[in-house]
Amino acid sequence: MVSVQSEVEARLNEIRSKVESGERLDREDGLFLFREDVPLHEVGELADLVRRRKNGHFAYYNINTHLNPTNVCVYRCIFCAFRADLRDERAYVMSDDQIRARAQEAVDHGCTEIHIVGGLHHQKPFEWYRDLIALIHEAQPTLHIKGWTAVEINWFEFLTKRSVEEILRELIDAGLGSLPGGGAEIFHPEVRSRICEHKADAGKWLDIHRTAHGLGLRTNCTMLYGHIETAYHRVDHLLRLRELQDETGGFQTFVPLAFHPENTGLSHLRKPNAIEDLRVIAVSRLLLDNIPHVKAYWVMLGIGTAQAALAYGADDFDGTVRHELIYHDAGATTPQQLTVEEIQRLIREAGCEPVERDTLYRRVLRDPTCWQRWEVGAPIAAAEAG
Ligand code: V47
Repeated sequence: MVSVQSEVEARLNEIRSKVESGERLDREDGLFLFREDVPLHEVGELADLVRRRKNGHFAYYNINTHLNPTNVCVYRCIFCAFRADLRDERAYVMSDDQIRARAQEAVDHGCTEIHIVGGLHHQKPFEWYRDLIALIHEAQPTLHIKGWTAVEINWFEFLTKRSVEEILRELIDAGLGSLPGGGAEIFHPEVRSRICEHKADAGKWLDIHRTAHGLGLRTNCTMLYGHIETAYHRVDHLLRLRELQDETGGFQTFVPLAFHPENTGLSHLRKPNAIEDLRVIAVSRLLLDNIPHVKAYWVMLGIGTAQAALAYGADDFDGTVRHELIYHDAGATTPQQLTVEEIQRLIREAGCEPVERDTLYRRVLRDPTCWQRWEVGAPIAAAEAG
């Protein structure tokens, strides 16, 4: 009689051979790797192999800030603690002066990127969202603006009745540099209809990224896990991302986002633990064979798990992150920001070499006599990392 343990070992050996020879894993492989009885350290070892093949011993970070211009939002996604109704005490809309000051503060602190995401404020026209990009770009042209998720772009479609392509072109003219990966949540309608039923559906989200890639914009992609989804929904999500990446090659980084339940409509759930976090990171690295980077977003993973994630498939620590609200409103206990020295130390302790990158994964070269001054070098090649 064959024991369950030897069945698991045999199946893992098959997957190991595929990974070693660079053969693509399929849906069944993904489902198997998510099983709790498949030893996590072995899944991690395979993910580390792929991570090293792609990024060697480098682990990237950037110096960035967040800007959430308003929390007023027409949607009521059940997982979100950040959103507010117009008349809530918590509701806010930042003024142009506050936004300009935030951009100035970012530059003063050496940031290369500003990451913008907010609520869908029903009293604001598309021009408000566009002009906000122009305002920052004109005031601080060195800052890369990674702004507005596909969900916001879909809202702009609704507001303007214009095509995604036209909207994106106008935002690019205003100074938009790339799109963040938010709003993907879980694509499968069984889950999506229960956690964010009004939001752009999977087809729409993917279509907007497809159009962005066609216009030469690089984008990121995410998956919100650890709530009501199962392994089946996660694998489905990852494979849909992989399929689009085969078509366009426009995704730079996959960012797994661990659900934080506090102050949300799902506050009865517990937060995913470190074991679950590391398995999601490792399986994602293995299935997404065509996406160059996987982020260990320390804000939501916690610093210890983010460090460990660098040995489980992740190669990017995200950034110094100033003014993060979405996770902190949902109970994240991580610090509001890390210093460059802290990030570098955390990366070195994990056995990797820290590399400062800009949003487009070019090496950032800082002026040793004035730290805030910098220029970008060439893209960091896989061969260099090896
Ligand atoms: O789309 C909202 C998630 C996303 C909660 O592109 C929550 O580099 C956990 O996408 N618990 C926005 N997650 C943030 C985001 C992001 C973050 C960092 C880097 C990048 C990138 C993108 O945050 C939302 C949603 O999936 N979110 N509420 C919560 N309670």
